Amino acid sequence: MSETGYRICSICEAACGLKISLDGRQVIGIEANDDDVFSEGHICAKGIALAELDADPDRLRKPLVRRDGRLTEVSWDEAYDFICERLNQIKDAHGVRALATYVGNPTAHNIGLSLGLGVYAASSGSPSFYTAGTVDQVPKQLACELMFGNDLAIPVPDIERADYFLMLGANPVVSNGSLWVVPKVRERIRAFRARGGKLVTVDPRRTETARAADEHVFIRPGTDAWLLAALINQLVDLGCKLPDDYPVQGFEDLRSALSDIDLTTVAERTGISEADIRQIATDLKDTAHPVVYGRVGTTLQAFGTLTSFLVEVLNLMTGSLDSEGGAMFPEQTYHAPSSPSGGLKHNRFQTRVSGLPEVLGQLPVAALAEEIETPGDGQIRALVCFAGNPVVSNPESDRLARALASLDLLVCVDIYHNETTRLADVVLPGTSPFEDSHYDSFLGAMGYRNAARYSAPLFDAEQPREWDIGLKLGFVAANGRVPDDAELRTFEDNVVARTIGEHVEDKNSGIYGRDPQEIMGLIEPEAGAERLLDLGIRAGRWGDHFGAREGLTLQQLVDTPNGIDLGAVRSGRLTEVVGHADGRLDLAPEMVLTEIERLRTAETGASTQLIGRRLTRANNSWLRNLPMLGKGRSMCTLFVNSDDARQIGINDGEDVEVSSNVGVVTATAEVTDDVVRGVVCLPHGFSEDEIEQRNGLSGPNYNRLASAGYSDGPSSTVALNGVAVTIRRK
Ligand SMILES: Nc1nc2c(c(=O)[nH]1)N[C@H]1C(S)=C(S)[C@@H](COP(=O)(O)OP(=O)(O)OC[C@H]3O[C@@H](n4cnc5c(=O)[nH]c(N)nc54)[C@H](O)[C@@H]3O)O[C@H]1N2
Ligand SMILES: Nc1nc2c(c(=O)[nH]1)N[C@H]1C(S)=C(S)[C@@H](COP(=O)(O)OP(=O)(O)OC[C@H]3O[C@@H](n4cnc5c(=O)[nH]c(N)nc54)[C@H](O)[C@@H]3O)O[C@H]1N2
Ligand code: SF4
Ligand SMILES: [Mo]
Repeated sequence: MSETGYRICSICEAACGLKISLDGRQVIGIEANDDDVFSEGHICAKGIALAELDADPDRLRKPLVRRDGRLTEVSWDEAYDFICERLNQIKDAHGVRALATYVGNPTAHNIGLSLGLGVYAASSGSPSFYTAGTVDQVPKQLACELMFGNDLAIPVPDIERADYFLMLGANPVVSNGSLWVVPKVRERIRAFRARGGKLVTVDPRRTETARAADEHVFIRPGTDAWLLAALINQLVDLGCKLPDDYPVQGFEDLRSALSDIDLTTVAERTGISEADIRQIATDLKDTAHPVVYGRVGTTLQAFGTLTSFLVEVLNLMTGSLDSEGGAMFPEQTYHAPSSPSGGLKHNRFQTRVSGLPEVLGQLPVAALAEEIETPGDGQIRALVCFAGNPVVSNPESDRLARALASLDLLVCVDIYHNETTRLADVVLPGTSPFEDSHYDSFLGAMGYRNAARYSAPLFDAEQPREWDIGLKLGFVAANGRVPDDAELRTFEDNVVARTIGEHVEDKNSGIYGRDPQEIMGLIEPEAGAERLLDLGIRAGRWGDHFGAREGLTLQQLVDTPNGIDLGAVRSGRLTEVVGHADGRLDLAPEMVLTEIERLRTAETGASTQLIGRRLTRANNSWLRNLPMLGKGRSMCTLFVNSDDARQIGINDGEDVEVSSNVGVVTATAEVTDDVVRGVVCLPHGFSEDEIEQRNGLSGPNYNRLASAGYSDGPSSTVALNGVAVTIRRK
């Protein structure tokens, strides 16, 4: 007899509701859950392939410790003893700064792991905290921090009600949306256009999304800020004024900083004709509900923060920010307490070697290799990597791999072997996603609609849940010894009590000022990350505030596996989300004005620039082992523009050498007119290394070519797009 289980897919940000047929511990099949209130029956091949992932014999199930040079299966106790001993030695010899954490992308799709690693990182007491965010979205969050005083107030396009959509550096038809949780995006684009909406994509490549759009505009990598500056100037010339009802300051300063950027220069820099730029400006002015949105192509580039900032300036100028059909602020169901604002979350501390500024509580991964390599006080000697693969996802792979291999302790918490676990001293296996719960705490604030959905575990875990891994590592870091079960539960109680304490002191929490003891007694789950989840949901915007009113509880969501719809995104939220002390939006922060100066003096792009591409059947560096996703031709090819190919003498299917100032790879050329002249395009997430995945696809590692020093100014986020390269026949 088969049973049915329901889950949110844990792979990408679309967060599709899955309907899963089970026979005991076996997953028989996965299909879209048509009744899911949020994803309404969307699924892709990767979601279906989770059945193979769950059953994959190569998925890690036992802890591993390096013995005589080889990773060897050990018991959990042995693994923790090993970690504890090494951590203590390192801490004694070098201090807490030597203990670093790296947080990978899948933690955003795994609530237990993300909360658990938070406990570890806080317990370690070290500022050496790194995440994949500085090879991803941090410039956009920093732009929001600068403009709104709130790095989590991220405007999301209201495609359901917009009538003009300017999309820069995003390919949601393949990525399924990012910082914009929007399952069924292809259908939504179709419906938007059927309603008369116009979609214009701006990208150095004619992408799958460009093909679904009304118009595509080719742009040279890294030049979006020029285009946006020109559009702002055009709108001013067209008589567009900043709408009166926004509480802003600094618009005149910003405007004058941009005012001498002329259309002819912008056309030369970007490769976009003056007529096309004028047309975009006119469309932005003349449509009732225009929206501008930028993603990875606007953040993983040399002017990520400035570009992201100017995107929202355009939304402001057209009156679209925070209004229906524009760029809106969805509402999070889960409340995470925050301490009273201590000002801008930037440059409160710096990296040791190059003095790079802290950004949003983390240090930029651009500094990771040198912080490990460079001797002296505070040199990193241990790294715990949670669900990440920095060797493939971060710049200068070869150098970073050497640095990681030189550590006194590298611990990876992962569900597969990857290029980073190869170098580890200890590998702790996470569970199958179906063996743990999930709730979208981070992405919940970025939905195309407001909703709440909880995924309960489908199976008992064969090994500890990842919340427990984080918790136990946290105890070890805090106390210098491995806890027994009773001590671990007390430690967990203390974590929950501390979080309640933060809530009752946080004016934005629904339980501000309440009695912490009372709340502790009212939390329903008895153990695990679910306790914090119940707390966050019930203290949140739609929560029952622990009996103070009617509202959401975790139990309600457990009882409603199709989710609870909370309605369309509301307009008029600006005063709620703005965190600046004076309540106003800052349109001329010093950092932005400095970046405008840097833009002016930036060199024009190199003759050949490398950009990335995401593949429908992969997710960053993982899922490579699943047969369902590996079928078909090699996907990791280098797109070369056909005129360029003719000039260099490269034929389709031929191997070429791609080199940069830091590395060289060999890739198979795919000659195409889909990339603009002077641009070559290669997927990331592959490598030439042998990893223990029997079907594991290999390919050139893009990030052997990317340089850590080529980055966004304010956030040091690495410009993984627009990398200067040379290509030649092999
Ligand atoms: N050149 C180039 N580089 C890029 C990008 C690019 O566009 N171009 N994109 C960047 C972006 S946007 C990102 S987000 C980063 C991603 O960078 P990372 O997060 O460092 O790398 P991933 O490839 O996502 O690796 C995730 C690892 O987590 C493991 N994993 C998956 N699920 C779980 C789980 O539930 N528990 C545990 N413990 N482990 C799990 C997988 O097996 C995999 O090994 O890469 C960045 N790198
Ligand atoms: N199938 C699949 N889905 C995924 C992932 C995956 O690996 N595979 N990864 C997930 C992750 S971690 C993320 S962060 C999201 C990312 O989601 P998206 O940002 O939507 O996806 P990308 O394909 O990286 O789109 C970036 C686009 O920017 C373009 N680009 C590069 N440089 C520039 C530039 O200088 N200017 C402009 N205007 N464009 C530029 C690229 O050609 C590319 O089309 O996708 C998520 N979803
Ligand atoms: S689109 Fe993303 S969330 Fe939906 S099934 Fe595919 S991988 Fe999973
Ligand atoms: Mo990402």
